[in-house]
Amino acid sequence: MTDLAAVKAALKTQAVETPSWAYGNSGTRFKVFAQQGVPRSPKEKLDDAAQVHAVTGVAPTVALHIPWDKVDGPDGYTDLAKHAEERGLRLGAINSNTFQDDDYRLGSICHPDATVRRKAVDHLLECVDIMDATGSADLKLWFADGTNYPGQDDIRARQDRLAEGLAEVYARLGEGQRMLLEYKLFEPSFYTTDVPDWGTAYAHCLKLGPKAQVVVDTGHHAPGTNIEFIVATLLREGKLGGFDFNSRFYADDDLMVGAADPFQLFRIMYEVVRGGGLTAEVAFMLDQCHNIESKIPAIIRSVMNVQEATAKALLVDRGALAQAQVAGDVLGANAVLMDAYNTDVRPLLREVRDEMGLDPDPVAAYARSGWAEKIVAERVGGQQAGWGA
Ligand code: LRH
Ligand code: MN
Ligand code: MN
Repeated sequence: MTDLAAVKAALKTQAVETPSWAYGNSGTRFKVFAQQGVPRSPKEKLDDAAQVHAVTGVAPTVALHIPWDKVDGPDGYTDLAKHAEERGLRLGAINSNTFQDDDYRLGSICHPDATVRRKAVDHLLECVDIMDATGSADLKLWFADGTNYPGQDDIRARQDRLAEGLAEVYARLGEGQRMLLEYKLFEPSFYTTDVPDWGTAYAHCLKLGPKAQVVVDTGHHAPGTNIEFIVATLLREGKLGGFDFNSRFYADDDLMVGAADPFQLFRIMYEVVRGGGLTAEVAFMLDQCHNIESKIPAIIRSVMNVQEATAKALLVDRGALAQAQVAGDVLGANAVLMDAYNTDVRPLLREVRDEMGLDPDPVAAYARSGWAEKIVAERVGGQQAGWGA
């Protein structure tokens, strides 16, 4: 038997972080489709994020990407944090960006030239300064570093450079700050990637210490990878820092989470629940781009998709499952899991929202709010998310 009150309580406290870059224009290598009314500044991205939080009640933090969200002046970031606070938001993970400068052609923190490595590490240190100003707890690191051709660089030496750079940044972290290391199978490099998998990320985090944890971006695996196994393992080791949620059909598609494979998202969320990860320590972040669909409604839908998968995971009858597992009842155990997955949790979530004083239908609430029309009328010349031009 599942305790419905406990399920509801968990759903009310789960927080999904939305990424600033999902509010801006984005595209593929081929084309950026500009949409009307998109934010022209980091503050306007926060204004949009506040709308998502207003209708869902569970999206109180916003991740920044530096320099995409760079603000000027000595008080620029404290001012941005204040802007967030005034809208009922907080600033979340600070995402570093060591992939857009010409200097990074051969890598950043793993680059063969020490001058470039210095520049990359300095950027990461600057990101920690920003965390101090914004009150952000997490530094999220993703490196585009790697090689395209066998022999191009020394694979092992690149790992040494990576370890050295990470150690310097780790030493700079303050009390209550974490370093979240994100891995990615391939792209933009195609022969080697310096942090290609959870094992490499885990090995570095383990050596660095307790403030270093791994981020699982759901779009960064080979087809067929059992992501829930990785989640279970990292949680068991106390090294799951968080998620970058999105969906993929082929590679790093960055589509809405839960759109391509809701069953996989359920399996992942079940391991999170099973492993005690539904707590503040695991950050549930979105990392998506909405190239052809309306951005704010897509982000609202994504938050709801995470909630639905979480609700289903919470509904798994753990007692019945354990009994079936111990008894070797293969079909029975599978049926317990599938029963939860096949439950229509939308009525439950409507109840949860109602109890939170929200409209049970966030998409309709947003449509009614008039925000979409207001930003189209008021904003001219929206900002690009940062890439794909
Ligand atoms: C890399 C990545 C990483 C970046 C973001 C924009 O593919 O997932 O998290 O910071 O995309
Ligand atoms: Mn990511
Ligand atoms: Mn990605």
